[in-house]
Amino acid sequence: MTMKFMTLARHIIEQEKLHPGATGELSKLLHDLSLAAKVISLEVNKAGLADILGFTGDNNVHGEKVKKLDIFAHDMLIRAMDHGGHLAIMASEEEEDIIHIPDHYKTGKYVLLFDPLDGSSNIDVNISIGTIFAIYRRISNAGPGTLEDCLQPGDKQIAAGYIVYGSSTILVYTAGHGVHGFTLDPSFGEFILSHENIQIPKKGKIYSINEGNYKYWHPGLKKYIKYLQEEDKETERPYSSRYIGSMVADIHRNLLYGGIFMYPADSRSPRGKLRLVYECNPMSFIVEAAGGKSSDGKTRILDLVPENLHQRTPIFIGSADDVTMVEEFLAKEEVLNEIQHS
Ligand code: AFP
Repeated sequence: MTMKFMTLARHIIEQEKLHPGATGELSKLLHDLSLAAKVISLEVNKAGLADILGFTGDNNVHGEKVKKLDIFAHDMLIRAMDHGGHLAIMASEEEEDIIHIPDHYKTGKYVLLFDPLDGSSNIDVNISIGTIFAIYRRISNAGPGTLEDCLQPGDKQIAAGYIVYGSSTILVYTAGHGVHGFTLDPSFGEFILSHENIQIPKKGKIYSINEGNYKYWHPGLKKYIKYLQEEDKETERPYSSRYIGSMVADIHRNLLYGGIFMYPADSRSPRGKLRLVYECNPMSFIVEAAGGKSSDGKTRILDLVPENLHQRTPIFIGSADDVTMVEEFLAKEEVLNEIQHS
């Protein structure tokens, strides 16, 4: 069967019809986000040309300050989103505090949290990077939004998505009715539906973790990884190890093929590395909407109540059976530990 030929703009409108009382504000918000994504994608694709075209040092050929790509993406998202009248408040991984809507623009009922360019240490080596976003309904009354609007548990998201800038640029989003992916056609500048209703396999054959940190892991995690490396035809082991070091790209692959991505706590980083509100919540919302699971090892990520904007959390995310299994390995080791110390 040939796939529907449909733009993201059209798809957003179709999805809106599934919510009878919808005002169209969320659709416009998603549309504005896709515009920012196109501009960031263009800039990311030019990244390697910066030196050749003379954009060296701190200034470009026009004598303007050259922005690092992650700052460019941060600024572009704010420029695209601050004037639409849909947002009460924003927060970005690149900024310490909440970002208010300028006084001269209307505020709206939504809250936008984003990581403008995740995996940015990979830019110079031409490896996939991504933008991640989460959308909530404000909980404060009218007027400027508040920090509390931004510190809602992930379960309260009403939409989330990511854009992966890879061999092509793909935008994946969910607004509560399935997870859908759109590939950017660079010739006419439209995101075209390419992955309708993505479902993550219940069990995968890929694990993604930075194994350089092995020495610092929890003993239960060490045992789990060893288990995945053993041979057993029935459970399709050994698994393949795939780790890009770019969360969006690693999770995008596992979403399509099945598998588990892990960024655990360890003895050096007791809270893990990845940020709850900018990275883990939106990616967990998407993976759950695709039938997967996401946990900090014990608790569902989407149930965690953020205490501050830049809080970190361990994360185990992907195919449901794989996430359940790592939780079991971690719990078993905790019990053994308690017995030994009692
Ligand atoms: P950078 O933005 O500094 O490249 O970090 C990327 C990231 O936040 C996430 O995208 C990766 O999964 C993770 O960090 C990689 O971290 P390690 O380099 O410690 O494996």
